[in-house]
Amino acid sequence: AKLDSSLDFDVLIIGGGQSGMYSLHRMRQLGLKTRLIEAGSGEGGTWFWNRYPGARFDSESYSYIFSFDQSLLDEWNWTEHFAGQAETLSYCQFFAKKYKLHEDMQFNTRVSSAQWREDSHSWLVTDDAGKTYSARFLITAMGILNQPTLPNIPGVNDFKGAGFHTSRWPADASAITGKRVGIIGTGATAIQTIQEIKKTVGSLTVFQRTPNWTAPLRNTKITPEDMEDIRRSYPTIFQNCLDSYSCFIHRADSRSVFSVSEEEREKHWEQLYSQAGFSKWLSNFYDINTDKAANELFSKFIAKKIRERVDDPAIAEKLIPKNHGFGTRRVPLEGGYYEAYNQPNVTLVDINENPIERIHEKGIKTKDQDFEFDVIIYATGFDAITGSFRAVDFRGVGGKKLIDEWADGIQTYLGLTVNGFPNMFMIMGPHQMFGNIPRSIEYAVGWVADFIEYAVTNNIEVAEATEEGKQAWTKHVHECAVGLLANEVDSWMTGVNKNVAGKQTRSIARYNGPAPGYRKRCDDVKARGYEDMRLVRGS
Ligand code: NA7
Repeated sequence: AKLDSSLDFDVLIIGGGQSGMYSLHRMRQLGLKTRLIEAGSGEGGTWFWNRYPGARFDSESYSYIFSFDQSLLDEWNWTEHFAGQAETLSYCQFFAKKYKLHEDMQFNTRVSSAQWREDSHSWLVTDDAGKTYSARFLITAMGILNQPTLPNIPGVNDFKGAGFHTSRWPADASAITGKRVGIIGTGATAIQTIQEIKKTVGSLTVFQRTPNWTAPLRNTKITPEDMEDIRRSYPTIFQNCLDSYSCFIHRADSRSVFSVSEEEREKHWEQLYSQAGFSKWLSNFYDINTDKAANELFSKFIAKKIRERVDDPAIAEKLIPKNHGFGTRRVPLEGGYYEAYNQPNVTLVDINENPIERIHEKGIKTKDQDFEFDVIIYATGFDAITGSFRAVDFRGVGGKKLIDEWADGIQTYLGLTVNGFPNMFMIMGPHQMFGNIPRSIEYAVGWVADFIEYAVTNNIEVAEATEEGKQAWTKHVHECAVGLLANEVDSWMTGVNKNVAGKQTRSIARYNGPAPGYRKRCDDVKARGYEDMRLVRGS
């Protein structure tokens, strides 16, 4: 790819996943000189990095694709209702190729700092090789789960076998075949990994701290005929996503658990359990997310399913969460996860009963046992949401460090920008609507692109949130969070990661209100000519 040598850009984008690629496409449509910088050797973001066996969508493939261009919808075919990582990465590559994005994408480059320069009203961006770039606008498109965290267990670097985080899976696919494998973690990633690698490992030992409520994914193939039906349904699919609370295709149920008889309730739950995808979570009685008693009833229903599927009752009990209810953490979807524990070569270690003391050269020593492994897999999650902003040294007006600004609580304006950090826009930043992420990305990029077009057209040199705007938005985000059971539980969604300093207690890291409401607020700001922001015109 031919790149301009001056390194002076209208727009600089950090990150080459969905957010970054669509941002680049929109900036180029505006005729702006844009550079996208990506740490990986290729595009795809989440789907570039997360290559662990079993990695796949939990939301329907056809709710993932961008909706802005009919020809994209006409040309791209999905082969599974819940596409695997390889297919999704191919989609990302297809997208980059179709819109000729490589011309302005720079791979194998990690941004280390970004500093606002008041004198020139521009951002000075530095990469890990010390090269500097200048840009009028900065778009962060770094993803919400891109900083893997290893467990804070003594000796984590001492293991002499193959030890790796799930998002850094080795290219050699035979790495685990026939091997003695230990895996730490039982989140969404671990569950996808375990149910896949159970087929090829020699033995598998799962170290579980907190079991999660999961439900069947029920993935199936999409035939070419199905794909034609899906293509015809795209307008309805996207409309359903737009109308829903968190951008998924599943329709919400406005009934209370307690408004129907026990018999009717069970029937409804059996039906949901037999359906594919997140319907058990998102099409359930509304109050399972807000009312403890309602939630307990559904949790009991799922516990019964777990007991039916796991042969050893003692293991089944260990796999049933005791301290949080169904759907109060991100619900992993599975296909054969519980059955893994019926295999003689799979062992579950409850590390609350039998804590890990240390990792050593040969494996893992717990209080009661010493395990030897060839491979240790860390499915231990990420420094989510704010981690991306910790990894890059963002400095705003007066050299203020962004991550420090958030030390006592995240504050943003619309989840899209922060005062004191002019001309910087965050795609999937904290306080933004996440839900079915691609749908949220498409909206956020659209809003930012419309703003940048407005700024360029109206000779606006500096644009930033106001202090009042930031405070009002942050207050609103906190108000939306009240009453949701999910906010009373530790998880990456509530900003907790026990392996990261400063993330020991809960925070409000995401927008918890309905997506249509989120978009309405952002649309209103645009309709008012962005007068809620501080805009400085050039001379
Ligand atoms: P998660 O959901 O954050 O899960 C991480 C798992 O690792 C979870 O079970 C943790 O237990 C466990 N963990 C983390 N640190 C430790 C230590 N020190 N000791 C033992 N166990 C530990 O990450 P995922 O990658 O599974 O999923 C992230 C998102 O990616 C997911 O929601 C999807 O949207 C895609 P804990 O629960 O903290 O007790």
